[in-house]
Amino acid sequence: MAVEQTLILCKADAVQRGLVGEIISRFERRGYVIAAMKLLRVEESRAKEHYAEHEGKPFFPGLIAYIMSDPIVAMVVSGESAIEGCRQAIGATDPRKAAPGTIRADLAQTIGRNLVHGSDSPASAKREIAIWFEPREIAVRPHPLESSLISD
Ligand code: DAT
Ligand code: MG
Repeated sequence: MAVEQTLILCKADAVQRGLVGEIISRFERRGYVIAAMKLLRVEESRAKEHYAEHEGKPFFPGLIAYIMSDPIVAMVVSGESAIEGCRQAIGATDPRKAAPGTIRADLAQTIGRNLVHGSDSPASAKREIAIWFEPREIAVRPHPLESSLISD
């Protein structure tokens, strides 16, 4: 186990539907810490860089339009095995296949409006955090699980 940082996006539908607080709350209640956060409008170049692995796929144009359609909230979330843990909290890409209790199963209906992005590997997290944040924007914060009050 190691403390990791992962890139989380509350995508345009999360902002439009007023679900940003609910989504952040789920990560915080799990014990993860927000190390950086900003609301911003996404320009096409950044959207395409972020989703570069999907370029050429049939859903790519719609995916880029969706992320650019309204402001999003970008976050760096940290914690023990945060990359895998946040993916688990987010749930499967298609909300219909996501496990109950996950963000996508509980709050979303379709794959094209699945509310949240989370990095899928340490390499993706490193690449994606660098797209959205400068190092000086990321705060070093104590993690609750490192406190002497909670140990395992
Ligand atoms: P995830 O967001 O779970 O990492 P992904 O990286 O495979 O999923 O795809 C990125 C986003 O692209 C996903 O959140 C929603 C959209 N997407 C993926 N597959 C799709 C499909 N078959 N039809 C429509 N949108 C899709
Ligand atoms: Mg992905």
